[in-house]
Amino acid sequence: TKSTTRRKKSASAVSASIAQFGMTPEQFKECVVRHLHVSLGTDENKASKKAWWNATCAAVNEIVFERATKTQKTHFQKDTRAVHYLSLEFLMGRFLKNNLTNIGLTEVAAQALEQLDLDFNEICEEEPDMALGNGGLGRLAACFVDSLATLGYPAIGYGIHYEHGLFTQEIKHGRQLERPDSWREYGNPWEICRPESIQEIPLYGYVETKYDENGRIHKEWHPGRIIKGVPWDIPVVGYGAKTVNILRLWESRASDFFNWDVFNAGGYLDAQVENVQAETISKVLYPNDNTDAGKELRLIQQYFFCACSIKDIIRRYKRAHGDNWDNFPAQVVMQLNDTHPAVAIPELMRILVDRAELDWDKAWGICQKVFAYTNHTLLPEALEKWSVRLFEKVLPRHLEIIYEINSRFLEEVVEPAFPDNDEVKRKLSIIEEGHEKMVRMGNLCVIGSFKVNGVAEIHSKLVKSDLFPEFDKIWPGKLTNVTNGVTPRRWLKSCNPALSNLISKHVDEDWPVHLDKLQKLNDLADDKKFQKEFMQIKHDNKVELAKVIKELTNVDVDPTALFDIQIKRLHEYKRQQLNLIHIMALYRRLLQDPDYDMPKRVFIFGAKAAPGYYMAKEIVYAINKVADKVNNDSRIKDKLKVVFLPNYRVSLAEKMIPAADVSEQISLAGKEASGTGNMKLALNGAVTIGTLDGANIEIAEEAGEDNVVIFGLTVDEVKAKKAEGYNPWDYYYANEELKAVLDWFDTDYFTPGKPGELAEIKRSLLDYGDTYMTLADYASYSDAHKKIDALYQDSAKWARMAIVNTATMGKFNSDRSIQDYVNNIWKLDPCNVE
Ligand code: B1N
Repeated sequence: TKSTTRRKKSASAVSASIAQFGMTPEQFKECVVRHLHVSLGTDENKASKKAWWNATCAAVNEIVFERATKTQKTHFQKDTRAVHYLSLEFLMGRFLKNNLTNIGLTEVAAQALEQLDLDFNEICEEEPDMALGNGGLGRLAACFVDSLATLGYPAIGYGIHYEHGLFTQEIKHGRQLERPDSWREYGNPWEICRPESIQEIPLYGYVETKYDENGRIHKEWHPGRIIKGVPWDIPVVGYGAKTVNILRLWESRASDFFNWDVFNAGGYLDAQVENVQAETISKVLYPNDNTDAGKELRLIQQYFFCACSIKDIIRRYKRAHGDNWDNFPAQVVMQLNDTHPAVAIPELMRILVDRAELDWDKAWGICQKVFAYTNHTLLPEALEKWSVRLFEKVLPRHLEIIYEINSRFLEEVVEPAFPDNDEVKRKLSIIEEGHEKMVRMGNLCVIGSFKVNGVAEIHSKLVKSDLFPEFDKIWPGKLTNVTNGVTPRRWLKSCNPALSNLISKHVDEDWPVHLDKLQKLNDLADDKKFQKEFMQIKHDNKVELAKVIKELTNVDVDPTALFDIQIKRLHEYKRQQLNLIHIMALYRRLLQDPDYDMPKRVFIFGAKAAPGYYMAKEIVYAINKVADKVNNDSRIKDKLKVVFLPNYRVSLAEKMIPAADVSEQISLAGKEASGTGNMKLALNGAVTIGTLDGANIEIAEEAGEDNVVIFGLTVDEVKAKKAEGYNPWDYYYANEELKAVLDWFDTDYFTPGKPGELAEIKRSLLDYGDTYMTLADYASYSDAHKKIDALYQDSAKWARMAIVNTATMGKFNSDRSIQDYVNNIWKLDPCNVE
């Protein structure tokens, strides 16, 4: 009976998609085979899996490109207002399954490939991740473009077409090794080059001051170099595939005419060197998450893609409105994804003042209606500052414009609000005075934008109270909140098909676009049959993940054990070290008392460390060494396993998240702006163990206090403790277990023959002051895990919690985030595409 219901289910899914795109599995199969012949130049007998994947993508693209063209044409004809999402990162992951989900042909394609004796999932595995981002910030941009297309809003994402995305991670003898990521080495079926829309971008050089016949000052920038920007378009398919928007990514090239003929009359070789430099700009994504490297090439990347995008936006605007700038703010809004694209503000000013010859006040009036800025972090090391010296070298005219913006702001805005107050002026100035003068990009963004938002309630509150309090006084209402969200198409429907099918049996089928409808599942939270089905799916997903774990690490894990997952970038503020210390404590308890009462547990990590982040890499090493020891210690009888899955990325997240029982969200309160992995895990029925930080607070509000396990200091308590003088040694001496575990780091227990190899971690937690108060939260964290253990041992109670988590995550749909942006910031109308 199980297989008949499966067939019935898929039959109805198939008929639903025929209604939409008129395709049967047979037709889809013919289309794939045709592409195998005419697009791939091979046939059924010779084709590799990669060729089959390519042919399947080509079949999908027959629909996708047609809808994309129709969408672009409609937006042009209706002259729609659009949002332009400027981001240095778009962490898109794989497209095939996602695009099939969104055009409603997953089941059709799976059956078509089955008829060809191919396994759908295996073919999907052929696709490399498009990893043009580091972590949450880049993945948020990807979820947002998905929601914008799904809701039918005219939107375009602008970014960089990096040749190498985020490095791939290998673990060798426990340590992280970085290898370049060559995601498009063999071509990428999802992108189209648009040479007809190439832009030329100036850099370096000097500024000449001229006066016209009326004595009016005029500035002319004589660039030292011109770079070409080549756009690559990637269709972004909305759910239902009515709207297909574009993600436009710029690749840098040497500008042929300029560098070859004019500047390099001297030599062929010099010209080649310049070509290499030009092409370096889009070579590689900076691998830092939540830190600012401050490198010249990064500033050039930022300017390069902002300047290309603004020229592109203006070209499109002029096609409809000619040289009349009056409607520009009505047609264009640009969202700055953090301060990384902040240089777009002086760039638009430059074009309006120097090129279009608008007077300053009119130009500034336009700018202030066009830009909005999202802040994603309060961490001081992540707040971007550029040295004035570097800025002047790379963008001399922009530095002048920034000075002008600044002096007018200080005189016209700050002086009236805070008369004769030099301290406030010093704080709000875009220029930081000091040993080395710096340009503060955050201040520039707040001054140049009409709205500024944080990404979760508590974070936005702290942006107002701690980061920009004076700005909040000057412009009440400018600083606001938009809580992050995630797309339920990728993060539930497509990554967890079994749970999605169960949900669809109890909730209207349109839940992927009306996620609040999951609330209905609350009524089933105590239903024995539903609990059994729900937990059976969780178990099956754990069986699948166990296979992945075996393949990647050769560790055997028991799918009946509690799967506890922490997946996110490795950073001290995210406190993977707290998780590790607690695991060591559990191990010690099991060694001291073989009957120690706890359910079988598997702790699973996925995390990349920035290549230059020493302590993060030490923590990766420590996790792997502890894992080696624990996993091979027969004394603890497999009650505890530790797994570090290498090369954490979007496609691996899609396999881990559906299999999680517990979600670790354990940052020090006040440090994680929002988090978005927390939402994905809870949506898939994981119970959060977390601090009162970022979106955890809102997750707890939605799920209810009984369905999450909260521990640790609050933001206010953190502040109080810091003020009274936090001393980690107090906690070390007061807690026998904590002391014993920390002392373990000095021995060779986990690094046989190499005592002290892990000692730097202990030092960071004691001698260097424990910046993120790991020790202060340890006891509370340990208690929280005891609570988890007890809850898990009551399987009915646990099932209830898991179900309620899925049922109550409707708020964290990125469609809701986008609707908040639309209502409060962008003021867009949806556009119906026939
Ligand atoms: O942005 C995410 C949030 O959910 C996370 O809490 C937050 O940590 C993350 C410099 C960043 N903030 N800042 C960055 C990334 C790269 C870089 O070069 C900073 N990432 C975040 C989405 O709002």
